[in-house]
Amino acid sequence: MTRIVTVGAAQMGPVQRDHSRTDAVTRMLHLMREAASRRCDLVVFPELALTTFFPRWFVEDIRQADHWYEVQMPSPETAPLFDESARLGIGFCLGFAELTPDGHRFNTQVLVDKTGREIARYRKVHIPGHENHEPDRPFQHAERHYFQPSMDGFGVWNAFGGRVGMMICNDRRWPESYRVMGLQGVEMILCGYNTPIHYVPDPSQDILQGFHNALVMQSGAYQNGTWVVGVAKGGVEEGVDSLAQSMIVAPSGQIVAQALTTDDELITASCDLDWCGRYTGTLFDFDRYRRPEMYGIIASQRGVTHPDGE
Ligand code: ING
Repeated sequence: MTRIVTVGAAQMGPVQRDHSRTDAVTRMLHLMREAASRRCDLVVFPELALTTFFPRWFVEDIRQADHWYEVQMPSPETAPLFDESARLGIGFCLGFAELTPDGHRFNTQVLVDKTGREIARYRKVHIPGHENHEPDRPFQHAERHYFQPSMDGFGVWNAFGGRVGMMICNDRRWPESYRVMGLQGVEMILCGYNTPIHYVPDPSQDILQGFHNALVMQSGAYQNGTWVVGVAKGGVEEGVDSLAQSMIVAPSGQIVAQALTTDDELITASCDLDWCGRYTGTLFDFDRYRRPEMYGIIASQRGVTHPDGE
């Protein structure tokens, strides 16, 4: 019996600073209803979907940024998503800034089943950008000031009839993210992102943002025989132009659906999870072909060391 998961990538346009959580949730409810009408099993929302991408500003006293974080999930503002999920029988994945009761700050995604119950929570492993204020930048990307990296790593959960994993934004650029989930048998990876077009450290990359976005998700999907769902919050948000181009990528690496706009837009695909086995059972049969005894430094070493010590 084929295992088909119909997934919706619910791309969002900008969430401006003065947009409330309720404004964002209202837009997401509209996308969720459209996904349900297209018979989606789950709908995936972007990274930090409830607010504007606040790390673009630097606030020295981080307590002044507390209002950007969720201290409970669901909260009164987000409960309508959980209620509608149960009413429509559709699961969802939602990115948000998490402030835990013991004061830890994470860039988090929550996975919710068709009854509106939380299955799992993933916290971003690879935190990009910078820790301190860099006033010369046209805008900050101070995620390393606002979020601490996950200590839980990448999980894979039985959900929607398959094995589902999560990653967030910068995670998608690191092959290790996909491989750690691939080694757990992942069949669909859900990934929200907020990616400014302008990359301050090297503006030559600006024109390549769309290419790099597709490159990493297509290669990660193919090299691990998994579906990948990438969902943008795009468009011009508080003056910063951010990449859209949400997409759904097959285990073959083929893009099966891609957003055409930089605004709220739902793209969907009926994903045959048994397509994964056509790669993981042949070319990428990890247990047959991988040589972990050759890969030791990938896990044991963080930065580059030259063999000749130079
Ligand atoms: N954003 C970025 C990402 O990896 C970044 C980091 C910023 C990349 C600007 C390129 C340009 O897509 C997040 N939120 O990780």
